[in-house]
Amino acid sequence: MKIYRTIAALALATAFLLPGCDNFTGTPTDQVFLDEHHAANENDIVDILGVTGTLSNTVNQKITINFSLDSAIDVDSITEALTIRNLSDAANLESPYTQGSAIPYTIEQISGAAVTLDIDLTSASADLIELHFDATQLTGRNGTISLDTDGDGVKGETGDDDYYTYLSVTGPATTVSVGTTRNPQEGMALSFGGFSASGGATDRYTITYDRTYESATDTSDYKAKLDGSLIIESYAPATHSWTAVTYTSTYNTGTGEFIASFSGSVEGTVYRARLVNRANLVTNAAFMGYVQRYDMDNARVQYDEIITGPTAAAFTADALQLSEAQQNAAFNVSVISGNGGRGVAVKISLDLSVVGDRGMNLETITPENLRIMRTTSAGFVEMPWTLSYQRTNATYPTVNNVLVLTLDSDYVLAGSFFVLFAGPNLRTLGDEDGTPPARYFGSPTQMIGYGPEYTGFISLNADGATL
Ligand SMILES: [Ca+2]
Ligand SMILES: [Ca+2]
Repeated sequence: MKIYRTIAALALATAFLLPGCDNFTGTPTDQVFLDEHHAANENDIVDILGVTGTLSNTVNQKITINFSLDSAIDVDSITEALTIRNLSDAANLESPYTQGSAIPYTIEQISGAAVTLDIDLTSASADLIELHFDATQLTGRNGTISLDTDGDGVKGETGDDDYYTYLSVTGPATTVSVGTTRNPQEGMALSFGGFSASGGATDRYTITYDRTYESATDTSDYKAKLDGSLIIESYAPATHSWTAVTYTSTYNTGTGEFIASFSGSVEGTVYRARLVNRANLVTNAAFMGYVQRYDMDNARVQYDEIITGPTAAAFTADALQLSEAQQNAAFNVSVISGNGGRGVAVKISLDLSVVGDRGMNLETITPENLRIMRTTSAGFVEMPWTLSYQRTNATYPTVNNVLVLTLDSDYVLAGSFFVLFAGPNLRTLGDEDGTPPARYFGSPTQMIGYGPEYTGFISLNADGATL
């Protein structure tokens, strides 16, 4: 049985000399300021927690819309956004219920984040009604925030962020029984089976289109779409690089299983799988009222996604790469700010004595090799930085290395988190006995996850640090 791991011998090829470093000059931290503030509420949304009501087909029926306490809903926008409709059977079980006449309502009461509606349901024609909130109309905080029902970080998207819910009505003689609810957020369900070794001349990577629910009738062919999105790559430890592997594929329209097959790997080869062109991964027909997409994000689909990375255990044989524990031990990260909270910077105290090294190669501390990423609902957002202060100690170069990286965007201490990523070109000077090789930071097993250019990075112990 083959194991996807690296070969220690190949790592020796990474041994090489690096030049010495020069001392930087910089601005002391008490002079670090930023002039503008990043909006603290950029991630806030209008959030509907649910809609409740025990209804019968008579007058003065009550429905309560429960918003998030933080939404501060614009009550006037509710009547612009909300349509309540009668329903009737669809043509078949897979189609959304047929929409009937609109049911009038009035806003009766507002109590905190709960808004109560009064409905005359004497016209209710069946035992199920539909409530549809138009994401382009419903707003909060005087029009500044809106729904992000699909959770992609982009607010108020037509269709994507619409909110549907359904309530029962007792009394009507007609029962709605044929059809499905509408759901624009129901995604194309792809599951990734990962790599498997066949034990012969070929290895495989498997993706399954899971149609067990709303897409059960979809027996169309997705081979071309998956061929256009799946990339399999093998890792070259000597160059920290990935190369695409040629594969052939089959798609089973009965089971939804896509199998990519490629030449059997040499023992120790490391593979990963990526998805590109994610916007093309959509169902061939509409289900639950909408064409289903693998990725609900309209704005960031240009980014690739690493869907299966190599295992961490695969890389322990590379002697030149510092272990994750060593890297975390060498980096002590904290957040500082200037006067009045204006100006945010990341302070890094480096102590290479814990790994028995002469010190950092300071020339390798660059924005390309050391990245600060803010985590938001939209994913990672890179925060460019500049080196504003540095202190080194000539006598004890392995310790007392202090760097201050200021953020050149407009950030305030707003409670969001950031992660520090170190890449494989971030280097030490080498062993204490003066004999190189230098060691490197980062790991192919730790990848930011949205592009090949970011491979080989490791998140350091800034995890959970707050900006
Ligand atoms: Ca959205
Ligand atoms: Ca979207």
